[in-house]
Amino acid sequence: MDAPSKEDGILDVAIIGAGFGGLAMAIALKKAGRTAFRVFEKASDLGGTWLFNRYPGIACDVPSFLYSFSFAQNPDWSRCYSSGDEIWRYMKRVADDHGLHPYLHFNVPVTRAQYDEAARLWQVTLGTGETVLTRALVTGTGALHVPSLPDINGLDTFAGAKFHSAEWNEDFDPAGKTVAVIGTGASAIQIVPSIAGKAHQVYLFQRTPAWVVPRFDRPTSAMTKALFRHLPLLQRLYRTLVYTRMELRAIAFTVWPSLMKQLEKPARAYLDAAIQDPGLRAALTPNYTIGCKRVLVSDDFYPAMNRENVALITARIERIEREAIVTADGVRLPVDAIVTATGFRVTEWIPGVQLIGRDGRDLTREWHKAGAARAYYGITAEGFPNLFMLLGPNTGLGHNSIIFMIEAQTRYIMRCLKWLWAGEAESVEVCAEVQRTFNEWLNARMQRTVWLTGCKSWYLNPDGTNSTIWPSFTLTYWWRTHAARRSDFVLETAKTGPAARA
Ligand code: N01
Repeated sequence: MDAPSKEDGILDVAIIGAGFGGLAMAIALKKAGRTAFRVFEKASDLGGTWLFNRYPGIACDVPSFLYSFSFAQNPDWSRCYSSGDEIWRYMKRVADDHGLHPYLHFNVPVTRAQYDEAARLWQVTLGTGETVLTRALVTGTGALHVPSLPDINGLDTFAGAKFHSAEWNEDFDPAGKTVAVIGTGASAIQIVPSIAGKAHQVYLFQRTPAWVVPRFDRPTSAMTKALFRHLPLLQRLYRTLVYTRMELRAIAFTVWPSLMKQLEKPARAYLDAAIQDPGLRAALTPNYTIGCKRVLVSDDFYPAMNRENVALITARIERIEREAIVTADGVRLPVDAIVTATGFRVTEWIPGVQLIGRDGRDLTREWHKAGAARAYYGITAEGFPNLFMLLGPNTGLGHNSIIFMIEAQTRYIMRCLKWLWAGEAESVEVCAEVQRTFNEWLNARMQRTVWLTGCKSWYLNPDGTNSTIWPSFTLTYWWRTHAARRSDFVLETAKTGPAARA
């Protein structure tokens, strides 16, 4: 391969994935003057979730002036909530600006990585058949990209167009067609308004109504763009204000979920004002605490539901036939296309990559066996030296920008890597006891949060525990990870060897 690497052919760092996480890590390495790293991406381009998700109407539900790198502010966001395509183009620009292209390897999936304890190296197996050696391995594989397909009788026999929201068929034209959308999550509520104006008829199949709050989206004025371009500090101040406003919600999400009732009031008022039909309004009214599932933000979902050609179907889908969906109440609805907006297999963790650590331990197999993924600040895991994760277990958010978490993690990983580069250690592994104590704290903290107030969501493991969300303020995460404590880790050198492990 023609990317930079050390003379001995061993990389300092191999990164899996070229989404926001992988790019942040690559940029941090470059800024530190390291060049012996590569980013392996299974897709044909960078972007991660923003490359895969291309459905009509896609946008981020966190304001763009916050959902962007702190070190790569963009004064030119066209809207408060920019489209998926604009976010993807931003990522491309950031990669260009930081000269990342020689380090990015597309169409190169990583299938397996095994830690060689004697050599203190990771052997990384690529889908191309090659093997590369690296001192440290960073996973930036993200959580939202393996489609979760509904187990509905007959779905495979449907003869019309059929695809998951994250695998949108770009050739599909909804004009004049009857389209079924299954699911009422963040993806579905963006798709329905975007196709309703063209389609002949849209059926939205709802299993659980979602809490929806208005987005108040608007274009960024030319004046704002000019001000931000010429006064970057002003943009930083605005970003801080947006961050603070979102962060304050953690008080209700993670400390006093009873306060969520106060957040329900404006959402209820919005629903009441937007939907006049009492039957439809009742059907769209959630029956769980707001925030337990992801709060949806939209200005056009409710207006779309008021359209003559959009119907909400709450009856369970009994089966799917060649040309129709049949519900449990016996109604047969002929449809031309089915969009499964049914979410992602989030708890698969680092899908498609087998990670074998010390003593032949398989990371994701252990997590599945335990019924929950456990790590240390979602970044490192006991038994897996020199392995670092971005957006690992319990670092997802329901109230703020995930990019804040990625940047905190990148900083933390860089501190650990510096121990390797300074010759203080050849391997870095979190102490088992430290990880156990951390997870006890995490579990106790989680009990107080809105995510355990009784709803069923993709945040939860089958046993109802939560391995996906950070149960506190992002500021707390930042504070706890702003410095990696050496005492939390076993640092081994050639002299100390495995025998010196605590
Ligand atoms: O997926 P979801 P998503 N029969 O899992 C339903 C991010 N994201 O792709 O609630 C019928 O939220 C399921 O019903 P229920 C964001 O983090 C962000 O929409 O389980 N229905 C639910 O309604 C988000 O949280 C953005 O009862 C079935 C829906 O499908 C995450 O991605 C945009 C079913 C799945 O909702 C996932 O969002 C898009 C079945 N068998 C995504 N199985 C923005 O930034 C599932 N459902 C705006």
